[in-house]
Amino acid sequence: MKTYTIDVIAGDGIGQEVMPAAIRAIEAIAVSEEFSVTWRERDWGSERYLADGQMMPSDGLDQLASGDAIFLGAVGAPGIPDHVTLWGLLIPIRRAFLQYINLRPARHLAGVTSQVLGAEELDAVVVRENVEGEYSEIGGRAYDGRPEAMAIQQTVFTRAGVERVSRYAAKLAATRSGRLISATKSNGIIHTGPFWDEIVRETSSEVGGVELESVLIDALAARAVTRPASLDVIVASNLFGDILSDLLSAVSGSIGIAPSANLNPPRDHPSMFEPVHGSAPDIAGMGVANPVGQMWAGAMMLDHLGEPDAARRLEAAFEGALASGVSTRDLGGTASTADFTDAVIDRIT
Ligand code: GGG
Repeated sequence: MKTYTIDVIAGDGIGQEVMPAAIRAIEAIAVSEEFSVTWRERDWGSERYLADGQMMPSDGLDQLASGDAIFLGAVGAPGIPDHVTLWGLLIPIRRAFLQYINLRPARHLAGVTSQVLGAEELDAVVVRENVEGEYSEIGGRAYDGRPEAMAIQQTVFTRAGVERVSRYAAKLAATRSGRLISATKSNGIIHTGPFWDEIVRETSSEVGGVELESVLIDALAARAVTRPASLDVIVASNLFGDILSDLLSAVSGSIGIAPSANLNPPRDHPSMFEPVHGSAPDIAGMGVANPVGQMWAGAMMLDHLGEPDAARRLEAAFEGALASGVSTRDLGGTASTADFTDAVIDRIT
């Protein structure tokens, strides 16, 4: 029997509620799929930060390096600036393990109602650049507390970074409709914008059967809510990809259902799987969080580990529960996190 070692960082807020739900579902499948999981639970996150000033221990990245994958819940807590929590945990992991691809599928699931016309036809994947771009530590502040106060933030696009994300997205597009959209803003952002466009054009033309459409991010955001069916694979920078994937998950019905895979494609390092949503402090501790995003991220993790049958069974179970009308309150239902998880487990066993 194969055994996988998964590092679990449930993290903050509803991460503590949706993570156990997803682990229960995976455990229910593992037995009959003949694999087992050693879950290495890490109590990292904002509580730790409040106690000792660090989101994770100083050797945290070394501890994660020996695992097969990282399963993350959410980060962010009231009273701690969001850049502290993100740069203290999530972003160092993405960077240390060269998880330069962030795959974020958004598609209609039966039983989920969307406010957006045509959302039933939505089946898109955002391929987000995940280790550079607008998420950069280069910059600084000056004259704090004075009228001249200023902040400068540098965006970093490297040729190698844009090439590898656009090549990955083009190859993915070739396995789907052949249509690739590049999210850009090269009319206003005069250095990195055209640089991104040129490299995406060159790289995607090397992949046969791919038709590239370059769309300004503002027009693309409008198109996501007016013609969601016209989207398929979208390649985007770190910031544009983050915003667009949240938007598309809302178009599909709720940000609570969307998954996210932070991939190191050469597999030299562990990859990380997390829901798109954050810690949602407004509903944390109430037992009403939607565990679908965490479960779907779990299915992506199972695929990555080489357990596609288990992944399909997990997807079928949460999709079946939704299709039967069981849903949490973000989707207009009344099920608690535990009720929904029970409905998923019922469909597995
Ligand atoms: N699920 C992890 C989480 O809490 N994400 C919240 C967030 O703000 N993420 C920003 C990002 O993905 O860059």
